[in-house]
Amino acid sequence: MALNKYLDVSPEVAQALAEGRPVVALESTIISHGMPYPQNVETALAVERIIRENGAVPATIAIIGGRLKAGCSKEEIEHLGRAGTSVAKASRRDLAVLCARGQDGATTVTTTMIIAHMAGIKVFATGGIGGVHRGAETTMDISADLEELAHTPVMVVCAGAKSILDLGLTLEYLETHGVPVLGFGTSELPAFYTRHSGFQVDYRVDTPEELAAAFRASLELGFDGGMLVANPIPEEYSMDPAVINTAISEALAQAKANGIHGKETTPFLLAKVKELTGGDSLDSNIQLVFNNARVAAKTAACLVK
Ligand code: PSU
Ligand code: MN
Repeated sequence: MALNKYLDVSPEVAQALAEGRPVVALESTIISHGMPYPQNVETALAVERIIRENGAVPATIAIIGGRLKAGCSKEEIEHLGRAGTSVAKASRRDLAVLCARGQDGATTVTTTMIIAHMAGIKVFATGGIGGVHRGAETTMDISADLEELAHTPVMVVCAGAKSILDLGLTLEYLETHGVPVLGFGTSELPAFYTRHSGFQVDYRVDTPEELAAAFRASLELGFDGGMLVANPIPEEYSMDPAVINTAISEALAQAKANGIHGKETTPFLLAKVKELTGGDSLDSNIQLVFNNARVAAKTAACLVK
């Protein structure tokens, strides 16, 4: 564990790690950019409670005043939630400048993995990851999340990826870069709001013990990459595919018409989808994050045994 001069591990997280107890990392872009206030703060705190109820210590990760925080306080979570999109969405390319300037940043999957790894945290729960965008064959818009999964040894538990992305190309990219995709209780890649995408994952895994065993083997092999766990949204919270796909098509058309590009693309699409589905998608989004937190906490507990 290479402790870094820019890193602050909270006392609770540091103690849990020192005692070999399970810890689960959580991202902060989902708080600032992914949901409206105050639901974002309520959800972030509820996710922390669920991690605890399932036997692990939560470490919400963010950049506060140029410090890399592994374990945010309630006040820091409230600050990020209120600030919303005025906080920088921080990917790998932003970290050094934010640290040098002493600024705040909301961590994406990429930077949450980086900071979790610095702190010695192996399991991370979120909602959805970035991926290869539709039309990437001309825009070259591929999320840095995929590159990070290829190079940073953290297990990421998500609910698959939204079909704002090209899911087929996302799986191809992960295959090329050696990232295993494990379906939790399914052999199909879930599509975030829905349980089905029509694409197969690499392996179906049915228990947290098996997830932990697979990741332990990856670490023991000396692999420096991560692993992606795709955990489908519970049936009772999943959305009507027709409703969500219509909203996604409309959001993509609006992004194109408005010339949206770069780091704005994903937040724009997510916000439009939410607007077009009138809040139903927010409920689903919250529930799938809770579901991922449970699986991640149980897996982290198996991993320290
Ligand atoms: N996809 C979602 N919800 C999210 C994100 C993606 O369904 O909140 C956020 C995550 O923080 C993810 C980031 O790491 O967007 C990816 O952004 P980009 O596509 O610009 O790499
Ligand atoms: Mn992008």
